[in-house]
Amino acid sequence: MNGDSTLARFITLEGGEGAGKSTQIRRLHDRLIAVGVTSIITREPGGSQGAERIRALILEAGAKRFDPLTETLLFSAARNDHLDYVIRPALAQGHWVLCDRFSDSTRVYQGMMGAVSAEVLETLDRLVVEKTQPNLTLILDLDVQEGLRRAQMRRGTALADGFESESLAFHERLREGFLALAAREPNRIVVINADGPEDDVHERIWSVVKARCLEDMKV
Ligand code: Z5A
Repeated sequence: MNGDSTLARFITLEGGEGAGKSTQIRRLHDRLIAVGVTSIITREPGGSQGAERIRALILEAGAKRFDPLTETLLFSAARNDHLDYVIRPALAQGHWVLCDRFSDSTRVYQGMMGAVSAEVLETLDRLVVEKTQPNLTLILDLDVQEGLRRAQMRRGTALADGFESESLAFHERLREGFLALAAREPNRIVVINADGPEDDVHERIWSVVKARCLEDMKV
């Protein structure tokens, strides 16, 4: 199946902190391999050499966040590099791309939460993402306190970055923001209940990917 760029799919995972995106992306990757689909796992911010350098700048532990417009420009610059050097080449070779966060995070964190205008976001999206829009976006939806608890457990004693240090109210509004995006674009975005054991969440994701992306491929 791989090698045919028309069959390659671009899937993004989104959601709040500690919702299980990185865990579930690995599970999905393994499941796809088991049915003969080669995929790559990547992430934002980051994913390419240049974008990882920008990531280090944005997510410096203990540092205060940049203002929303500066963040938007930094995330967009990182995305441009990531698309050019990793995402588009992989799709052109027929590989599926599984990306941990993408432009919906900019819409929610910098747009809805940071008040960067829709006009600025749309202009940058046209310039940077162009036609390389995700075929499917899965929003992992989880109770905010549970997500923060998981993230805290994983971080241990390491210093939090500026996003992790935001208030509970911020994370609640973030969750609402992702759900509002999903309601606006039901053809592309599916909300996944991220509560419960990893295996259960994986099966929910797999049933959506199968129905939306694999049905025509007779897997
Ligand atoms: N950001 C932005 O503002 N604008 C943008 O355009 C983009 C990003 C692209 C990147 O943070 C930050 O950048 C992000 C938004 C902003 N800020 N925040 N917050 P990041 O990449 O460092 O982190 P993250 O994207 O928020 O993900 P995360 O916190 O690393 O969580 P996760 O990937 O969703 O979860 P996980 O690592 O898979 O799981 C967390 C822990 O829970 C881990 O120990 C797991 O073993 C455990 N886990 C996973 N699933 C379960 C279940 N089902 N039960 C119990 N425990 C579980």
